[in-house]
Formats: sequence, structure tokens, C-alpha cells
Amino acid sequence: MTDTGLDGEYDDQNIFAKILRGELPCHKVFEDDLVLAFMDVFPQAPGHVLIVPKVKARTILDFPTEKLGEYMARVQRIALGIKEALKPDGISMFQFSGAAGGQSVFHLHFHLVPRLENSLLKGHGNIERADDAELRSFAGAIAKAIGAE
Ligand code: DGP
Repeated sequence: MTDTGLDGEYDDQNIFAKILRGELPCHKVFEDDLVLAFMDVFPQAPGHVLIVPKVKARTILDFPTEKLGEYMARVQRIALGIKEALKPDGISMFQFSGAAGGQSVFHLHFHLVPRLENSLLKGHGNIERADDAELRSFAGAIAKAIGAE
């Protein structure tokens, strides 16, 4: 059983590990040697992207410190792509560590959620799966904006 605290062992069977290995599909936005970014299938708002490092880290606490700068540069690049492609009024960035911190998939990831003025965010842990055609369209538009298609 997955340990959901801050000190558990990395579990190779987590969903994002399977996506990173290509065993499960995703709507890819960007990939390089350090990260894979793809659409969240349970978006808190339309255009919600997850940026997942390829390093096997469970939370922000066990990610290699020397790689944080490069990782954040990717997060920023994707945020700029979201801004250009989707023209939101704002962007919310989240990272949840440990089940008590709100984490449900135990491979480190940052969330980027485009926000419109006065629009409400769906709750974290929303279980309304987005339409694949819509996710594909967002992924293509953001990838194009960051020059990654
Ligand atoms: P967190 O609770 O911070 O660990 O976020 C996990 C996110 O992953 C959550 O927003 C829903 C999303 N998610 C769960 N399963 C899948 C999946 O199979 N594919 C994709 N693309 N996203 C998923």
C-alpha cells in the first residue's frame, strides 16, 4: 500500500510513473530530459496543466535541490505558454505534498491553473473528467505557444 505521508518510499506503480514510462496515455504539452507536462484530466479549471519531473521524487522535499532551478524554469515556460495560448486573467500554481497536504498522486508535480476574472475554481480532488477532445485542443494550443509541438 502506498505510504501517503512525507517520508514514504517512492512507488514505481503510481499513475504519473506509468505515464512517464508511456504505459498510460496523456495529453502532452511539453517534454524534455527533465520534465513531462500534460493536461490534468480532472481539471480545476479549463487548461489545467501538470508539470512532472522525470526524477523519481515523491514530494518537493525529496526532489534534488540542485535541479530545482531548472525544474522551475520549465514551470515558468509552460506558464508563459498558457498565458499566450489561453489568454487567462491570472494563473494559480499549486504543489501539494503528503496526503494531509492535499496530494493524491505520489510523484512530485506542480499544477498550473489558468484563471478568469470572477471564475470559481473547482475543488482540488474534483472527479469530473474533462472531455478528451477539449484536453487535446488545450494541449495543442499550449504546446504551439511554447514552440513544443
Ligand atoms: P495531487 O492531488 O496534487 O497529487 O494532484 C494529482 C492530480 O492528478 C489531480 O489534479 C488529478 C490528476 N490526475 C489523476 N489521475 C490522472 C491521470 O490518470 N491522468 C492525468 N492527466 N491526470 C490525473
